[in-house]
Amino acid sequence: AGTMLFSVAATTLMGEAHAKEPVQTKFLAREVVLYQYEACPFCNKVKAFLDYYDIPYKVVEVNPISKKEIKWSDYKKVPILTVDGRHLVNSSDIIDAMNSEIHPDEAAVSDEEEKKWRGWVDNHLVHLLSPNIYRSTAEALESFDYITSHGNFSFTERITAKYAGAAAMYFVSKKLKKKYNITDERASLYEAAETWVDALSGRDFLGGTKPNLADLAVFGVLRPIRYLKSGRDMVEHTRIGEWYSRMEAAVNPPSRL
Ligand SMILES: N[C@@H](CCC(=O)N[C@@H](CS)C(=O)NCC(=O)O)C(=O)O
Repeated sequence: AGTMLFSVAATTLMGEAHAKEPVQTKFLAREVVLYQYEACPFCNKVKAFLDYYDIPYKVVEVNPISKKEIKWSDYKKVPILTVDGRHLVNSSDIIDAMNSEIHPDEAAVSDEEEKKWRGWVDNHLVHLLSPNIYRSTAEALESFDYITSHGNFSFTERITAKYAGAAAMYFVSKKLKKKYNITDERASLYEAAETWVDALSGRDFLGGTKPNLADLAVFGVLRPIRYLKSGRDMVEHTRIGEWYSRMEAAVNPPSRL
C-alpha cells in the first residue's frame, strides 16, 4: 500500500511538474509591481501569466474612485506593471513584453493559433463579461458585493459603491450589449465557452500538454466571474468545466510578495 501511495503521489507530482513552469529565477531579484483592481479581467489575465511562470510580484490595489495609487501615471487604466521602474501598460502588451524576456528564442516564432485565440479573448470574450455579470439587479448586486469586498474602497465607498455601482453598471451593461450586438448575453457566453472547447480539439490545453498564452488569457479573464452566477451557469451548461479545472491546477497560487 505504501508503494502504491508513493506512486500515486509521484504521478500526481509529475503531472503537476508537467503542466507548471518553474520559478523564474531571472525575475527573483527584480522588483515587479502590479497596479490592479482585484476583479478586473485584464488584470487577472496578467496575473494568470505571472502566477503560471512563478514570477514574484507585489500587488498595489488601486482605488477605482480616487485612483490615487496611479496618480504618478499618465495612463489611467489598470493593469500597469512596473519592472524595476519600467512601466508596462495594456494587458496583452505586458504579457508580450514579459514573455519575450522569459523565452527570448521563441519570441520570434509566432504561433498563429495562439495569436488568433488571444485576439478572440481581447476582441470578443471580454465584451461578454459585463452584460453577463450585471444582467439583472440581483446579479449586478452579487458582482458589486464581490468587487467592493475584494477591492480598495474606504468604508463609506464600500457601502455606496455597492449599490450605486450595481445600479449604474446594470444600465451600462445594457448599452454595452447594444454596442457589441449581443442579443442574449447568456447564450453568447455559453457559445463562447463551447467555441473555446471546440478549439482545444481534444487537447488538454490549446498549448497541448501545457497551457500557452491563449489558455492563460481565457482563464485569466474568466477567473473573476467563475464563481459568480454567470460563471456557475457557464460551467453547468457548457463543456468548459474540465479545461477550467485543469487550468486551476496548472496555474500556481499567486507568488505575490
Ligand atoms: N486594453 C486594456 C484595457 C484595460 C481596462 O480597460 N481596464 C479597466 C479596468 S477593468 C480600467 O482601468 N478602466 C478605467 C477606469 O477604471 O477608470 C488592457 O488590456 O489592459
